[in-house]
Amino acid sequence: MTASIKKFVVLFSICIGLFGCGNGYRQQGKVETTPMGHLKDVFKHDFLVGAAVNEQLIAGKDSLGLTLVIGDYNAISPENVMKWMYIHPEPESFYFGMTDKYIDFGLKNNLYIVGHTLVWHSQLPDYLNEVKDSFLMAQYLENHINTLVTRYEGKLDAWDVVNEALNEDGTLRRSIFSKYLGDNYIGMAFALAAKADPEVKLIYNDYNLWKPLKRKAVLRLVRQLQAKGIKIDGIGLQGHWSLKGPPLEEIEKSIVAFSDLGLKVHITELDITVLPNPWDLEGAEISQNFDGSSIMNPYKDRIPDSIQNALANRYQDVFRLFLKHSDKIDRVTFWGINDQVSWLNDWPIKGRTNYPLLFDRKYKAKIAYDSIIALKKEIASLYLN
Ligand code: 9MR
Repeated sequence: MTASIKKFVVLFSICIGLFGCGNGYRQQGKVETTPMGHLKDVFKHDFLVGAAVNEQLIAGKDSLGLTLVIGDYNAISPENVMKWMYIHPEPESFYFGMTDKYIDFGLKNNLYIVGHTLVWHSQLPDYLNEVKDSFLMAQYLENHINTLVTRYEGKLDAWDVVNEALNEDGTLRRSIFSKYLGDNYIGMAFALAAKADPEVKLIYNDYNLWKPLKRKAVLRLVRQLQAKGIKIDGIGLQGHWSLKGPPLEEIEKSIVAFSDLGLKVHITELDITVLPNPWDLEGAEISQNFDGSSIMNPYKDRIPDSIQNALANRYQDVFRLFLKHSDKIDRVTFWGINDQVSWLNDWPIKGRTNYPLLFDRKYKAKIAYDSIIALKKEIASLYLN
């Protein structure tokens, strides 16, 4: 970070602490204008800036959240409502209600709309887990993909077609899909989606893709699809990161490598945990859960300024990298709209108080928000001078 930006972060935090100044969204039901600009405007020549929205927001029960999304973001992802167990709970019945609302919200506000996710080993309905033969599994997969992709054809901009299909060592994760359809279920899913909507962007989405073995595995997977003439447009590089890692150089290698294959990079699911992680967990394997303790939940009442600053600095560092590669990156999406609703309050330990996003529990922009805007402005001014 340049000295002037560092100085800005420090000054800004002092300013917030002393006077409660800065831009922001406050609790009283009124959204204040932000003198520094909104994310979607500031980065409009670089990439889309998105947020995952939860059911509460989609249902219209979070008016501050709605205003915040419309003000700052130009892309949305559904945090949970489109997952198989919710949208397709029985073999012959779909529940489209919440997804239709989600899409109407996106269309009405001219947002880039992502579908998340067609095929994932997690959050499956019981009937899928009970399948015992390949024929039935193929039928279910085909019906699921055809129905959803066709229904939302021309409305969705991108689909996370397959989610988290790789193990940490780069091998293919064993799942109900690979068990009955073989490793080619990924190719099947992409081919079905492309057939149902030839225009929508098709993405493979996963965490820890900065790791060399996972990076290599994605490259192998993409080359296999490309060799078979199966369409894949982008890689969703999930950003479930921490104050200390992963190393920016490794993230950069993945961005460059995916782009070299002709794919667009989508930074998806960005959030930065500030809480202790003694097991050195990385990524987002939701089956990993641990018991809590006060040592593991150190900022229950408030986040110290030092950590707030560290978060701002880390966000600035990752955004500097994104800006350097903005020609390769289509979208940067945060996983949630404010700290209160982040899944990281409950993973890998339930009931902690985490602070991973740009907006605090009162919908107020944090200095992390200001720091990335300041970064962009500083870089832009370098070009002007
Ligand atoms: O944020 C989501 C959380 O509310 C759900 O409980 C969880 C389990 O389905 O999924 C979370 O979102 C995950 C995303 O869909 C895929 N990548 C990892 C995300 C965090 O677990």
